Amino acid sequence: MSKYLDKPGKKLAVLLDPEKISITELINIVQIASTGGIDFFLVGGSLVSKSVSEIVEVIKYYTTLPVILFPGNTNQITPKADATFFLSLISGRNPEFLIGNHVVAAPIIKKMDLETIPVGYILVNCGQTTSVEYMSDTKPIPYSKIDIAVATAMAGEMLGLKAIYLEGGSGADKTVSPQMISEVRANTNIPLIVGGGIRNAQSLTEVYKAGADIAVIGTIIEEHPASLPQFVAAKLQFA
Ligand code: 1GP
Repeated sequence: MSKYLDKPGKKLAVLLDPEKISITELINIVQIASTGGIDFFLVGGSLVSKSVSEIVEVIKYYTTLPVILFPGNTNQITPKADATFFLSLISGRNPEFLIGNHVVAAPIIKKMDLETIPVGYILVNCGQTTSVEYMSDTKPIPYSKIDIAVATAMAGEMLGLKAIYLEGGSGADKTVSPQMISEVRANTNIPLIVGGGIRNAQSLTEVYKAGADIAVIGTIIEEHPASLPQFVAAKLQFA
């Protein structure tokens, strides 16, 4: 259980990839997001050369919203955050992303006294090769293979993971299909996070209607920070 994912109602998270935005852009997004409607920030990326610790410090200076790490690797873990996703890439078959990195990270996280949120990360092919697919050397689940996504999510829940993240990949052409989202929702009882390819309020609404508890938006906010209130309004329709 995590207070960040388990609170009732639809939740909206903004992904901040330190590599894709400048500090000025980051502060602007954080300030807009802090005017209301966002539940937490996710911070991380496939390749991050900046200090995640310093980035989290900057975010925390400008907002009281929770900051949860979404680490592409163990170097991105910092005690400055409120919690970290402890990700198992269960759509893949690469042992490093199923247990190897976890063994390296566990003693580090323990010393930091940082809350971990065990998340079953399911990568779905939404039209293009994503950074996660390439960097993790894993295959995503085919877009139309709903049965495989459902079975994978069920296995994640049975393994004790505390949330499922259905991921189309940052900058995906389209979101994971509403059918896949609703089938996964119907067959599991843990919070369902959906991200990748949400580019407008309509697609956010579809994702929520299909059954997502938490939606993640990244690229669209990096490109058009001023569009954030439209997404907040779409979320509030479900309040
Ligand atoms: C990526 O799900 C997130 O991990 C966000 O994706 O950048 O496409 O919004 P976008």
